[in-house]
Parts: sequence; C-alpha cells; structure tokens
Amino acid sequence: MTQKHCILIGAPVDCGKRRRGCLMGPDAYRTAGLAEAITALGHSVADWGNLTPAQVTVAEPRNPLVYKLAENVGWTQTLMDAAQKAAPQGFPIFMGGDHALAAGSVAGMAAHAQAAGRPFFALWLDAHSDIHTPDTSDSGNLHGTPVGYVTGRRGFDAFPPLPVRVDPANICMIGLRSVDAAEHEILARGDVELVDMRRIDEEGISAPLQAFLDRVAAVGGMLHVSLDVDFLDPSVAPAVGTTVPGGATVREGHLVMEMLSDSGLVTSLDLVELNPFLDDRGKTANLMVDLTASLLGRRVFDRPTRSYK
Ligand code: 5AB
Ligand code: MN
Ligand code: MN
Ligand code: MN
Repeated sequence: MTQKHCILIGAPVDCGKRRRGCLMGPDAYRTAGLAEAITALGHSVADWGNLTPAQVTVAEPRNPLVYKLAENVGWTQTLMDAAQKAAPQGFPIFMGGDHALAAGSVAGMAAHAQAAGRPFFALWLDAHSDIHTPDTSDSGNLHGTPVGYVTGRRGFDAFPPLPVRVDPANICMIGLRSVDAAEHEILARGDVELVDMRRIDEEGISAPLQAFLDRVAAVGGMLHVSLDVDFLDPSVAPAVGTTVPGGATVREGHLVMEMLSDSGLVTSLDLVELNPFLDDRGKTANLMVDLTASLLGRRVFDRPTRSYK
C-alpha cells in the first residue's frame, strides 16, 4: 500500500454528552502507541497535539435540554478549520473526544473535497445514526447530531455555516442498532445507506461495505471514516458511555478496516467516543489502535493468497 503522511489531531471534545471522560481519549491513543503502530507500517506521522475550542457566544437554544451549545459550536469551528488545514498535507486522524467532533471534521473534509473537485463520501461505523438536530434530540446531547449538521438539516443556526452540504446518498451507516424515533423518521424518507446489525447477520459485513466502496470508487470520491467505539460490541470495547449490546465483533471490525485499506479510498479518519475512564486495562484503546493499523495496511498475509501453504 502507498505510504501516507498521517496527521494526528487531538480533539479532547467532552461536551457532546453529560458523562465525562472522552477528553482523555487523545492521550489514551498516544499511550496505546498509535504513532508507533503507524510508523511501523512505513508511514510517517506528525502529532499536532491537542486543539482547544474557539471561544464563541451563542443565543439560548430552543430546546432547553441542549448541553454545552457554545462549546460544541466552538469545537465545530476549530475542527472544521483544522481539517481543511491538514487535508492538503496528509491523512488526518482525529483523535477524540466524543462524536460531536465529527460535525467539524466531516464538514471540513467535505469542504476540502469540494476544493479538490472530488465527490465526498462518509462511512459511519456506529450503533447510532447521530442524525438528530438540537431541536429533535430528546437527550440534548449533541454527540447525537453530527450527521444532522453535515447533511444540512435545519436547527443548527448557532453553528458555523456549513461550507458544503454532504449528500445523504453519499453516507453509509454500518452497525446500527439504536435509532431514536425522530431519527428513524428522517432516515426512512432519506437516501442514507443503512446497514443495521440484522443485515450484517444475514449478509455478512463485507457485501454491503463492498457495494458502498464500489460506488465511491466509480466516481473517484474521497472517503471519510467515522469510527465510534460503540460500533463494536461492548464485551470487546467496554470504554464507551453509550454501550449497546449486539455490536460488531473484533473480526468484523478488522475486516471492515482491511477492506477499506485495500480500497485505497479512505482520506481521513475519526476515532471517537473512547472514554478511557471506563476502560479495562487499556483494552479498548489498544483495539482502536489495532483497527487503525489494519486500515493503514497491517495484514497477517497479503491477499489474494487464498491458501496459506
Ligand atoms: B453517539 C441517542 N440517540 O440522541 C441520543 O455515541 C444516543 O455518538 C446518541 O453515537 C449517541 O442521545 C451518540 C439516544
Ligand atoms: Mn456516534
Ligand atoms: Mn454511537
Ligand atoms: Mn434520543
């Protein structure tokens, strides 16, 4: 696989929900050896350190449950700028931090793709669909809203204006098993490709993923991957606040990453929702690092060798 210049962007975002701890995520990835795993694969790495959110003032949210609106808006601005700065220089890896950070990372990468004249796609690996708006969220936790923001849903007036709307038809969600009624409603009449756990049980994870990758490749698209820890089953990835049983196995996770690597289509990555306070001796942080290594080319054997004689 071709060598990349990976840019680690620490985004200790902890304002996307009420349970605290994701702010420790970037340092947990550093401690688990993310940079070393990447250089061992022949890539280069630059660690840009941890960013801080832009200071902004916002009007009171319409939904009184909305938590830490100003901080979420500030992070969105900061990460949107960081993504557009990093993307021309290499392969940005956004080390979260909770999933609220993806409002900025995805919007920034979409803006970069537009500037580069290429179509933009996003793969959402998550138990949840994260397509609420601040008005429809019944928790008020904005880590459930980044897809709503980047697809241009109404209700984000406090947020930075979206540089370019991501076409819902260019988004594929894999791992779904917890979707709120208001999200279900919008997804049911939209174009987002939905791969829930039942579909994975029935078809396997590779067929729907390959179909999506073929669509990205056919138009020369750029692909952003947003990996939420809760995509994985909590038995193998316990360090997350929003555990939902019945998630992806370790091997399903690796297979997704290996296929993404083979495709050569991925141009940026979010590692989100890791809460090191809830981890079991670094188990989840280590697994997330190993998955990233698979995405960046780590293999047991190189394909197409089918018989390992
Ligand atoms: B995550 C829920 N839909 O809105 C909500 O972990 C959960 O980034 C959101 O996927 C989970 O609060 C957000 C119930
Ligand atoms: Mn999520
Ligand atoms: Mn989730
Ligand atoms: Mn909800």
